[in-house]
Amino acid sequence: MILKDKIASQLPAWRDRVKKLVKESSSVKVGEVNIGQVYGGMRDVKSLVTDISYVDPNEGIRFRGMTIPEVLAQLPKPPGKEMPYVGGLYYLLIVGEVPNTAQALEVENEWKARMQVPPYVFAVLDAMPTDTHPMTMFSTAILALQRESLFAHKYHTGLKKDEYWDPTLEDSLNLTAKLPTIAAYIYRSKYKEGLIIGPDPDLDWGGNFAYMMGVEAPGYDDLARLYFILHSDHESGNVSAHATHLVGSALSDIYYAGSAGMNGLAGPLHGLANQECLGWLLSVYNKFNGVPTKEQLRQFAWDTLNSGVVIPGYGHAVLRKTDPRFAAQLDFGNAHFPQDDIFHLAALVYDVVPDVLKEQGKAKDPWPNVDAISGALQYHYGVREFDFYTVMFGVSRMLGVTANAIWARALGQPIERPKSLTTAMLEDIVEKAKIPA
Ligand code: NMX
Ligand code: MLT
Repeated sequence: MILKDKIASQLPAWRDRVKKLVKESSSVKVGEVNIGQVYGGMRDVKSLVTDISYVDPNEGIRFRGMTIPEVLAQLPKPPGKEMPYVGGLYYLLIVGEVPNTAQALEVENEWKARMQVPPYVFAVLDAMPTDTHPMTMFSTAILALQRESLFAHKYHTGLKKDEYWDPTLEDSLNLTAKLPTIAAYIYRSKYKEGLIIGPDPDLDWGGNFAYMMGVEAPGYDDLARLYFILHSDHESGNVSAHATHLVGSALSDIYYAGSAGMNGLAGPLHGLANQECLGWLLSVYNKFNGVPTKEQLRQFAWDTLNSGVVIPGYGHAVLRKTDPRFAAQLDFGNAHFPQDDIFHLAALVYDVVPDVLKEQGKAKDPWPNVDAISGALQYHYGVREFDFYTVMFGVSRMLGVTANAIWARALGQPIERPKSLTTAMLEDIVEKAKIPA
């Protein structure tokens, strides 16, 4: 298999590189940690490593060194389509090279061969109460699949440490192959009277999701590919990536670890912000019976802040500029449906809210993140059940977290175990710092 061969050929050099760094430079400082960071969610503490993506505060994400416009321009595309194969993106994340069409199709074909979802997963989903949140269903489906884990099976029957990555790659392909079907099943069973649409073996991974959702409008398959590419990875420190890595570091397999990551993604300060954001846009729209004036919108934003809640889709723990993932989605909407009311409103919010947040002076980043507009694009295509939106984020994020898990195993990353202190110990450190030397 091409992914296996590529990793195997890169591994010796990567292992030597990491071994040398750790052996010769373990005591070289990367940074310092202060009390503000200990109490402040470890913001900017440099203590994780990944070569799959990096978020520059002012520039945004680079996947394997490539910006979003570069990724969208250089990855191969299905014939006649605007957006690239998601299989090509997965190849880029895992291998670190831009695939040609044949290589992207190899990943797509691996997925096709592994896409069959065992019936017990659907039975588990069917047994859940109808008002269960789609993210709970999605995470449960991933966890239910854990019995399929090759890594868990091989670990218990004897697996050498330097071979851990191989069944992790197998698990990752087996799991990611099934995610579009699982997500579309959740959507159709919850909101479309259980009228399930099965996969079309002739379609690519992203196109198949669009097909199984039952959205027939032209262009939705391109939006699906764009969405899955943009949300895939955002370096290692975000909640879903870090939760997956943390759980995986105990040698829990990718089903356990990925389900944990999805539970983190389901939080309103993380992935769930996309559903919150569409809810916020609709409350504006309903209040003003349409798209408001800038001044009305400005007042609405202030009312939101004054009521003590955040404006969803704005702000970021790392970024200090407009998220390029927001910009790519804005470009898509402007190219395809600039007159759509909710899209137009999301674009108007971009004109108004950053100044309001700057004026309020609390948020370190007043600019939109990926979630500020993604729901408006789905809404245009008729996917209006917005508590489903985070599931799509999850399908995509599983690509990044599995790619990271494969390399974490390959490079023998150890169990995570940072140190905690008591408040009294921190007070003591402060007192000692006051004593002149
Ligand atoms: N609206 C109102 N207040 C905000 C916002 C916002 N959009 N963003 C930050 N603040 C506040 C924040 O609540 C905090 O207030 P307080 O001191 O009273 O606790 C203050 O500004 C400082 O926060 P920051 O240091 O700027 O942000 P932090 O790094 O802690 O958190 C987010 C980052 C993304 C959690 C935060 O900006 C936020 O809550 N945004 C809205 C929710 C959102 O869009 N989340 C999605 C993030 C992307 N994703 O998909 O995961
Ligand atoms: C993400 O994509 O994970 C979010 O932008 C949150 C983050 O990076 O902290």
